[in-house]
Amino acid sequence: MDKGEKFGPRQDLDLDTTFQFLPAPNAKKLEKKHGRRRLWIGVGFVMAAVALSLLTGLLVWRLHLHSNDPVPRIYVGSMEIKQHFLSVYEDSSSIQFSELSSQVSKQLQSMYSKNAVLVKYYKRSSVDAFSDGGGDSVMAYYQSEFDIPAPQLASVDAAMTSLQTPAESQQSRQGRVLVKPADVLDVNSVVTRAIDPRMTSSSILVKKSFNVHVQDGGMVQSPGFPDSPYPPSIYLQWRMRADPDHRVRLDFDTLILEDNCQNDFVKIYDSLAPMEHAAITEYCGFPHHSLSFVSSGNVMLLTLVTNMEKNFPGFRANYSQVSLAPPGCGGSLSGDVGFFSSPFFPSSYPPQTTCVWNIQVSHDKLVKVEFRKFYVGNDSSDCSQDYVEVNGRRLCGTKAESTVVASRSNAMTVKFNSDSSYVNRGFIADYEAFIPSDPCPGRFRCTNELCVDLSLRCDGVDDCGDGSDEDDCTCEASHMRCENGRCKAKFWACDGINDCGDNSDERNCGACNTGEFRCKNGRCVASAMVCDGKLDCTDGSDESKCEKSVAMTTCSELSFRCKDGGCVNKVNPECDDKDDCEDASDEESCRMSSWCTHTNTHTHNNTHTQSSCQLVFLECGSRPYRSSRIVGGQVSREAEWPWQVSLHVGTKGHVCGASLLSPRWLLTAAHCIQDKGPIRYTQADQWEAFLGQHTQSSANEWTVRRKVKRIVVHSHFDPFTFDNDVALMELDSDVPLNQHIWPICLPSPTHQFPSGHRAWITGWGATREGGVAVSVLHKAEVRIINSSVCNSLMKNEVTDGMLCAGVLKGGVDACQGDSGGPLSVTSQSGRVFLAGVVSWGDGCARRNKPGVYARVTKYRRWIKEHSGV
Ligand code: 4AZ
Repeated sequence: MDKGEKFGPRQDLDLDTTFQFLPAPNAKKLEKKHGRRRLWIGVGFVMAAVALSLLTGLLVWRLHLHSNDPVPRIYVGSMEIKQHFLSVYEDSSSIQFSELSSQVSKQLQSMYSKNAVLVKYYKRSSVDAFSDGGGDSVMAYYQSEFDIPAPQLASVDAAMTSLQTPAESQQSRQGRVLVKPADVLDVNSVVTRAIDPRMTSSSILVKKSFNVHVQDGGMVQSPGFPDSPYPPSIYLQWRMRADPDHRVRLDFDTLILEDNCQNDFVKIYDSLAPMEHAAITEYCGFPHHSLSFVSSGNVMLLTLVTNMEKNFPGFRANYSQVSLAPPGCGGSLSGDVGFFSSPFFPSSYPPQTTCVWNIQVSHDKLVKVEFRKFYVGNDSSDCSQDYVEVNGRRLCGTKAESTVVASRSNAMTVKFNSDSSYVNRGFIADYEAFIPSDPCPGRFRCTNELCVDLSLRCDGVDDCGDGSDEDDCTCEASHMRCENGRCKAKFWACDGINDCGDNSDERNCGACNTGEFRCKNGRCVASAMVCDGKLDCTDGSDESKCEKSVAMTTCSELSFRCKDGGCVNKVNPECDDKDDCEDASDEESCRMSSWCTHTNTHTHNNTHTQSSCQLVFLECGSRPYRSSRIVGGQVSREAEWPWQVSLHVGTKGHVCGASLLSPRWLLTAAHCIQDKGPIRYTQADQWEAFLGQHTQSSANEWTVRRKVKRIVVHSHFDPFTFDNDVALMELDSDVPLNQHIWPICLPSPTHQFPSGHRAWITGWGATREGGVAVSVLHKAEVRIINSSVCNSLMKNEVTDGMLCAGVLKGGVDACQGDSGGPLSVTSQSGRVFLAGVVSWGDGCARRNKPGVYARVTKYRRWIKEHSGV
């Protein structure tokens, strides 16, 4: 499909295609009554009062009547029939399908007719699909329509649920027949439930079903993907079947939908009917983790529901089949160390799965298991749905830190269980034998049974995860003692971050009394003066973090300066979708005014590219479909970082990263633009920019390449100190903007990125110090680090033009090859701002050695001056 072409639902004759228009609600309307005129005023009043009361009465009566109007309600279900499965049942146009469907409908009719509540409101049933139920049985998936007065909805739901009581399902498992032989079919089990109401919304105009056999693998995608947004008002479902004794596996490489799941969503079922108790997962928006799912049996239903016209790309997923027996699901584990994980990890575990591992170590030792990653079920207190049970103790939910469980003998049983719906990403675990008298030989034993290196004890960093390596320490001279007994580096006191955990490092900072506010410059002012619209601190810090902007005539160095000369003393007012300046210039800087589209036209075997540029407002730093060397990081998803640019030089390939500021301009690091031997990095014609790139080694369908026309290196760049490490690159022509190529927002000079704030680094650099560049774009989450703390850690080499970010524990950082790339920070309004440009560090990911970035706020005016952006 050509770029920009609009999607129109495609009629695919190979597919089971149904269009369904849902019944409209009762459309009777109230009639208006007119009063009479030209009567005496008094009589008029009386008449009006009478008319009004009549009208009110009529309205009440009508409303009452309407509340009893039957509303259509759809139930979906599955019926297991004792009968041999024939592959022809998968073909809805076959005679066999029709015959068995009508038997199922009759069976349902007979079941509902035996229930005093259901019989009153039942309309009809239809069968959507059949699948092989295994063990010589057929699964039928059906819809039953009822017309139910609103007050009766709950009682009909209850009656439907009671059709299959736990006792009955017990009987069916024992092989008895649920429904008497006098009935049409020999049925093992029936489950029927109300359909998700969003799937029967009256706004859905088109309903389509596709049948997919997954044995040879393949791809499913939303209509129009990747060239145009998915269409509005649709319900699409893909019925995926694997061979008998196999499971369906679905791996998404892209999923970008509207953020609100009430409007658009993808929902996956462990069934061929959209039954809530078999829902595996539901997504909308732009999930950042990998999305991979496996069914419990040989079927899976993928659904896409959309409502209003919106500008989002949709999804693409690969399907395949895997064998029924999950690899590594339970078994006996011997040996004194070992590893196990939830079935199919790192894919989500399938529903309805139980695995039991029996661990046995040498008779004189005990066992401990460390769950390194743990995402099982949800955080419900009773862990009754999905859980891991270790020696009788249940664990569930998401654990941010490693969790260790030890045994009191040389044996341990670990059981994993998932119920019939809503899966999670699972766990990975190591087990290890230990001697009871010395559980951590040569290492420190944390209270949570983790073992950490002895050198990590009392170093100010919580390595155990429960802080126990920092308890009961004698603080060395350069450390202060927190009230909770922990030792922290003295320069962490009074830096605005609660480093002690009990906030004691942030108390008694300066000499302000109670009822006073401590300004950034150390002055004390009365607390009542904070956010009163007056600059009492002189540095503006009493007015800089206020929720509401107060129109000010006095400006401080922390104020946002409007174009008309006014000041806004609210923290980060720009691009927050609120006009804080009277001239709205706080919102103007984040919009750009040129948008070029490139369309291909085909004439006489020639392709012409036509470019047209128009004046429109584009929003920087938003992944456009809102309304359209990293160490310790992880692989990013396609289109996640559309402002990330890869800079190539000749045959060397990727050399540095950069950020897209506008269709024409990039920002990178000045130290990337230094001549080295024969390579003339300072020459613009040596460089080529790759935009929309995800993988370096293989072809990328969205990649756009541009030559560099001009490079502007900061004239005060110091190659020894790396001060002013910024450079601008002008491309030889504008790049088209789309979901893979999109500019990031530039922060105003007064934009604040507070210490402790989360930020993302992205790049193709090495994943360890001394390592090599990677193929797939990586991302890692770091935190902004206070400048004075950073300076103490980095031998006072951090200038005003630098910003530190990292994870002081070590293990996460930018590295060689990431230079020039973005340090991205998401603002409260959801836009992404360029806080820094990857610049330098003391090695990579070392403990207490954060990454150092060029501080973009410091160069905001310089960027404007040289690029106009
Ligand atoms: C580099 O050589 C480099 N740890 C970039 C960032 C860091 C270290 C080295 C930060 O490009």
